[in-house]
Parts: sequence; structure tokens; C-alpha cells
Amino acid sequence: MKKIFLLFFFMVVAGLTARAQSLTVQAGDYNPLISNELTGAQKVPLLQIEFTASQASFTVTSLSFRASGSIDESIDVYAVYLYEDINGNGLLDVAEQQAASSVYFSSDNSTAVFSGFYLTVPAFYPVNLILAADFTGTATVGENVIFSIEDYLSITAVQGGTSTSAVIDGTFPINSNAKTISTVGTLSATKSRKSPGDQQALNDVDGFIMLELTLTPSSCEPVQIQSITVSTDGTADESVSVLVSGVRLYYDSDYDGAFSVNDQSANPYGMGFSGDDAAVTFLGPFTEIPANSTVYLMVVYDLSGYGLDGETLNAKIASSTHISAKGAYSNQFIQVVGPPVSGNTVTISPPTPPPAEVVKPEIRQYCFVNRLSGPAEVLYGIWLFLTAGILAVISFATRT
Ligand SMILES: [Ca+2]
Ligand SMILES: [Ca+2]
Ligand SMILES: [Ca+2]
Ligand SMILES: [Ca+2]
Repeated sequence: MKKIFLLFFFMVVAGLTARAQSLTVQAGDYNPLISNELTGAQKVPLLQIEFTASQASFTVTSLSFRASGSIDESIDVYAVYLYEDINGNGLLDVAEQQAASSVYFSSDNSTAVFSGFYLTVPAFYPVNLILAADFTGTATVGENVIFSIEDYLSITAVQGGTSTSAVIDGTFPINSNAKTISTVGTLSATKSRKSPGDQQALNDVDGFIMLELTLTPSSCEPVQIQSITVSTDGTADESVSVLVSGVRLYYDSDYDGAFSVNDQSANPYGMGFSGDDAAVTFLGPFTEIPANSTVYLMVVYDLSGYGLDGETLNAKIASSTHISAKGAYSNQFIQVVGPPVSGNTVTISPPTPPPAEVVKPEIRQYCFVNRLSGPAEVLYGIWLFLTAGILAVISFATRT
């Protein structure tokens, strides 16, 4: 009976362990949003795919994508690419390399298979890929396309260092957002991966980063932002706790989520909240952002010193109408996708008290040349002088 129980116990444990060693596949947190794209656009990011391994590492060896939508992918898409998204931001950065050789679609709404590569997914460290496409220029305005991982059979993976097939977890299909062929651009405005989390701020701190935005025009045309409205609804009265002209915008040019030497101001002057839970609107025009590229914009506050301990502050782009942007070629106001975008909560803490003055024990100096401060010390000095003199005389007399 005991043996049967133990056997049953080990089977349950083994079952749980096997279950736990799965490879989870899902759209990444920074998956590109819907956008308009130029008919001949190159390296358009389409879908961010995140692999997460629990307990054991895995190796992905093939991945297939099904195309759908009105464009004929065998004619209108030159090739699709799989990039390793090393910094996980859903964008193709200069240093990021292809994870597999490019492939193409052989017919309309067909499947393209990336194979013969070895992508390692270590336990507990998510790995992100980006599917991107080159369009040929033959698709017509208004046509669209979506790319999908249809089911778990679209992924081949083995447990690291073995030939054991991976158990794939995920909710399928995993779809890209729709890409529509157009000449009029769109602007994606999302929370940057480097935007700070919940944090505390001294109530008189300057240049505190509240929110970082990722601003990405699609491939159609450069984009010029005309205005940005920053809203807030923290418990603090922002007109009291934030300085007049204490709301400012900066470009995070090196994308480190912090102030750096080359980070330029995006607007020549700061703004101030006129009341509690008020909003401020920065009127541009701001620097034009090239097509299919990205800038990172930080919203920073200078705090006044009057915020109370425990009160909260935040910064948000409350709706897509709170960023107005024009296409440089179409000269039209274009669609902004992404908002609402909210920074995390900042809790005001009292300023750090100045360090307590260190009381040094007094070192009495009896050299009367540089310290003759009181009558007692003067007398003591004279006594020392006389004593030394007498001793010297005695010493001299003794020797002679
Ligand atoms: Ca199609
Ligand atoms: Ca990236
Ligand atoms: Ca920076
Ligand atoms: Ca408030």
C-alpha cells in the first residue's frame, strides 16, 4: 500500500514538473500597434513575439506565420524577416540582428516558414523576436495585411540540449495588428520600456522623470507633432506641489530613461498646472520625426517643496486627441494610436534633512604661537615657556 502511494506521489510530481517545463509564446508587451504603411516600405515591424521558459531552457528551431488580409502577400510582400529584439522594445534597433534567414510568401494568404535556426530561450529570461516585412510597392492604398502564428504547431522547439519536443503554451492565434497601405501616416505613441515604475520623489526635486513616451511615425511620411497635452490626477494639488513652469519635455536621446548630457529640451519653455488635476498643453511645432523611426520623449516635473508627505503625482496622455500630429507630406492631421498612456505613481516624500552636524571632540592645542585664546591658556603658555627655559638653562649648566 505504501509503495503504491509513493509511486502515485512520484507520478504526480513528475507530471507537475513536466507540465511546468513548457515554453510560453505570446505577443510581446511592446507589440507594434495598427498603422498605415507605405506600399514600398522596408523593414516594417509587424509583430513582437515573446518566448518565456519556465525552469528549463529551450531551443526554438522553426516558426511559421500565416498571412491574411486583402494584399496578395506573394506579390506585394518582398520578404519577411525575423529579428531578435534584444532590448525588448518592439522596435528594430541598429544593433539587432536577424535570428533566421528571410523568407517569402508563395501565394496569397499562405504560410511562410522560418526554419533551420537555433534560438535559445533560457529559463526565466524572456526572449523577444520581431517579424518585419519589406513591401514591394505593388499593393494599393486601402489594402491591408495581418500576420499570425496560427497554433502551437507553428512553433518547433526542443528542451535545451535534448531532442525532446517542447510543450508549447499560449493562446492562439497570435495576431499582428493590421497594417494598412496608405500615403497618409500614423503615429504610434506608447509608454516607453524605459518609463520609470512607481517611485518616491523628494518634494523639492528638480527634473523628476514622470513618464517616457515612445513616438514612432509609420513608414508613410515624417511626422511633426503640433501639440501635446499632459494630464494628471494624483492626490496632490499639482498647482501647489509642482513649480510654475515646472512641467518640461526632454528627448531621451540615448534611450536610457534618465537625463544624459546630450538629452535636449523638446520645448523651449516649461508649463505649470493652473489647478488641482489640471492639464497643460505644449504647443509646438516640435522637431519633425522621420518616417519609420523613433524618438523617446520624457515628461519631467520640478517640484516646489510644498507637496505633502504621501501625496501622489502622475503624468498621462489621457487620449489620442491629446497628441496632435501632422504628416509632413500629406500636410494632414494624422491618426495617433496608443493613448491613453499613463506614467506610474510618484509618491512625495519630505526632503532629506541635512546631515546632522558632526560634533568633533575639542582637541586642545597648547602651542601658544597659534592658540592663545583665554587668560588661563596665556598663563599656561607662559608657564610652559618658563619651564622649558629653566630646563634648558639647567641642562646647559649641567653640561658645562
Ligand atoms: Ca492576402
Ligand atoms: Ca528592439
Ligand atoms: Ca538619456
Ligand atoms: Ca491632483
